[in-house]
Amino acid sequence: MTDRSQALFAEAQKYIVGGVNSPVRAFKAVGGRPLFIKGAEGSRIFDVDGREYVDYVCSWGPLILGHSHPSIVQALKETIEHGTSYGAPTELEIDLASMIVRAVPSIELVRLVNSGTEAVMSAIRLARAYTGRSKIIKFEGCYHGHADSLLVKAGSGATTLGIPDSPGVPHDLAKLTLTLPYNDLEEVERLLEREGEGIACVIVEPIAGNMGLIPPVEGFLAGLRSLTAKYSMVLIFDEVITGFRVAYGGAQQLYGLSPDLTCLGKIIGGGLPVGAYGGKKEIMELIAPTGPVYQAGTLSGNPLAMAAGIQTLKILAQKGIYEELEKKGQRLCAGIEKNIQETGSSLYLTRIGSMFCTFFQPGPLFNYQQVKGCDTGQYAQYFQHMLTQGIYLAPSQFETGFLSLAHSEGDIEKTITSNYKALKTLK
Ligand code: HOZ
Repeated sequence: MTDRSQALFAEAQKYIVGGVNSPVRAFKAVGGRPLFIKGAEGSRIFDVDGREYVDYVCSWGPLILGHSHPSIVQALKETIEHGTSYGAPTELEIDLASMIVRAVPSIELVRLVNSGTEAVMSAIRLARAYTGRSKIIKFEGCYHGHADSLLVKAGSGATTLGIPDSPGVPHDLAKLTLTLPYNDLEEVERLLEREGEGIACVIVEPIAGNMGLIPPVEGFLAGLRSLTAKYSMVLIFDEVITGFRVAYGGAQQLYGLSPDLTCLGKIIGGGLPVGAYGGKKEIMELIAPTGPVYQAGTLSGNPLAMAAGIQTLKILAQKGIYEELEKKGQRLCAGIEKNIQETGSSLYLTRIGSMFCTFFQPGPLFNYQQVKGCDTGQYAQYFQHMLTQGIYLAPSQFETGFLSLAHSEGDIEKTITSNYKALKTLK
């Protein structure tokens, strides 16, 4: 449908495996060919064929200010004048780290890395070292990046492509990852009664954003907090998506909880590659060079990512920002809800602030087992209808939509109208 994108995709496949550098981008779950993007501004992305789309992927979450925000562009220009990386400490790292520590009270010390995967992988190693235990608990359908221990019943692209347990992960390692249904505290309790003493940590997305968007049921996260404390285990919140997204202090601020370790990424890099993990001083001090747990990185604390992250957090710290995001989310989802009723569609909608998801299955949905039953064929058709109308959604049912501060009233109205037409056609 878009000639240049199609040609580029064919060309890309000659050199890049599958033509993409991250699997979901290949559009396998929704059909057609991926769009090749030429540029972006505010809420819009532009493809190589001159088409324009309202973007709800927002680079999978980091672009909460929208694309090419003038302050970010300016900060990057000023920083790059002085070099791109030194492999030595900079003042910018202190600035970003101190902003994180001030924003998230459970983080007393932080380590900056290059991606969410790296943050989670390192946090798991740290939790194992701290407790002297090997097993970990994760929840089905949660996705914590692609480190071996976490590619077990994983959401996101792993589920999209039907490979939640990736080949290549040694069985002996995978069996140390115990999986339980999301939102089921009783199951956690039962497992801990049996083998709580051998488990290093529980890792959870406090708002699941990689099996579509599934909010935690009341008491689930608080229950995890008290159970992990009871069994002297480390509680890790993976806030790579939710950090600085659902509130300045992340989901832990929203729900009033204090995990032992937190993983961050996406927004704190303002659209550049970044990750971070942090938490209790007593645990974090085990990391080298203070302690013996090794973790390092050539480009960690990279000045460009720091500059973009600092500028993003400065803007997010301004008064009224999260209220504005909430209003945009409310408006969008109220419009879609109305369309659902008027068209008699069986769509189920979830939303928390500026994160939202449309499931092709009647709700309510609480866990991966249920989400897996979604009509992904219908989602694919819906995706294509929306794309044709200039709305760019995640090319998978098992991802979350993101609004940014740049999405205007007009963008939202256009999306609601397109959604109505798509639902009407799908009926
Ligand atoms: N796994 C990412 C979304 N949850 C997708 C990353 C990408 O394709 O850029």
